[in-house]
Amino acid sequence: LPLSERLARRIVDGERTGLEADLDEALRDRSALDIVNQTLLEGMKTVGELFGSGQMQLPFVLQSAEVMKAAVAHLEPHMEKADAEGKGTIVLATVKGDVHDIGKNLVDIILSNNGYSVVNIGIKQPINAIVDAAEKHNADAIGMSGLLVKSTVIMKDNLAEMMARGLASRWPVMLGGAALTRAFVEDDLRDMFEGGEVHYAKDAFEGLSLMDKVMT
Ligand code: B1M
Repeated sequence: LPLSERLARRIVDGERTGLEADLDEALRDRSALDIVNQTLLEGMKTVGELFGSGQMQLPFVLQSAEVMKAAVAHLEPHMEKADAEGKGTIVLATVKGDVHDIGKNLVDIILSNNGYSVVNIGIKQPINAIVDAAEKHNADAIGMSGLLVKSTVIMKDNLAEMMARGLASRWPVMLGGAALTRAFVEDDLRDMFEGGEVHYAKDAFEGLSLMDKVMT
């Protein structure tokens, strides 16, 4: 198989042996981010499709996720870093009940490499923990990730909770994850989040440009 297909295949098959060698070879003529975006994410997309259609079982999805994480960890030192620093602090979390963190961690990498200080508090985080971290670290923004349909409901509840506690205007909120749609965030959630600012980012790069806009 050609190198790109072989790498995507490794994600789908959850095959780690030889992964680093293939990545190093790919790095000779492509950037690390390009490899993630064009190749590895394609592999994860296939995994999602196979799992969704019942052709792949959960333990194998987990293996694919492990290989994806290993690949991103191997590529991370090769990613471009901007000189900028001190653009602001953002607390990032995957919401309550949701364990998916590959996308959130990519957002962390992209923001960290581009001048933001990221406090990544992990998965399954209730709103209390998110708000506590934002207070403790004097954050400028909050980012919530979630991939399950039920996480979109949790995000709505979280915004309602922030309103109830008088915290809507304290931090702009950025939301992302596969189950969300732009319309849901920019129409429905924006309508209900009175006094606050809520944004949708379809991927880590939109997350970065959004933060650059929100912070100025
Ligand atoms: Co799960 N899973 N999973 N899973 N899993 C999905 C999400 C699913 C769509 C698969 C499917 O059915 N086709 C489906 C959800 C269906 C639904 O809700 N309607 C699903 C399910 C059902 C489940 C379980 C319930 C399965 C079960 O137990 N029976 C279970 C849930 C457990 C739980 O959360 N409580 C489960 C478990 C798992 C694994 C643990 C095996 C593993 C996760 C491992 C891990 O993350 N550490 C896993 C995986 C890998 C997936 C798929 C296949 C891939 C997700 C992924 O990493 N994609 C996924 C299929 C899919 O998404 N289509 C699926 C790559 C990643 C880079 O993309 O996270 O979308 P993503 O991030 C993108 C953007 O969304 C955006 O930027 C990233 C790209 O730059 N983004 C943000 C994300 N967060 C952002 C935050 C931002 C800004 C942008 O600002 C804050």
